[in-house]
Amino acid sequence: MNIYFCGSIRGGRQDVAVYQKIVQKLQKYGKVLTEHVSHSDLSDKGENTVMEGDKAIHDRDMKWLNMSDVIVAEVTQPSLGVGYELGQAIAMKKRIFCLFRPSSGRTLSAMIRGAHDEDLFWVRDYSEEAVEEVLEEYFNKLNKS
Ligand code: 6K6
Repeated sequence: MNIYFCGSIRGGRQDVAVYQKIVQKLQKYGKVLTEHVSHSDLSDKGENTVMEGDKAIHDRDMKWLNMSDVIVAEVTQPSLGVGYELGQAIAMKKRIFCLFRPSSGRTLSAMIRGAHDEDLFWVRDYSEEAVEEVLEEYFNKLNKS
């Protein structure tokens, strides 16, 4: 199974430790195409990245999004890029699981929370301690359907 993980980069890297936990767990279920999003040496400025250019990043990520079977997005830290990826993934009729931590004190965008539909697009509130359990529950359901 190809899994596309979305998390904030230029939107801010405050949650990178949570992204790492999520990606580690996702690797038990399939190939995570966007593992780099969880790398702690990737800053919001991209100082430690190969200078590939924004067009190359966009085009490669859209190709991976197309190839993916499921998209998991950590949406607590607002990110234009993650919002864009989710919109594209909806248009591609992909299966999407969004994770939001209410303990952040933020309120999730209505355009994400309001897109929940019990079918392809799921939004789940969670706490960092429960992240593995929440992912397990999602993938168990997915494998049964
Ligand atoms: C340049 C500057 C900082 O990081 C870089 C390298 N850039 C990216 N590499 C790979 N994927 C990217 C990069 N920038 C954004 N993305 C994609 O958009 C990822 O798949 C993330 O899920 C999402 C993050 O968007 P922003 O708007 O927070 O950057």
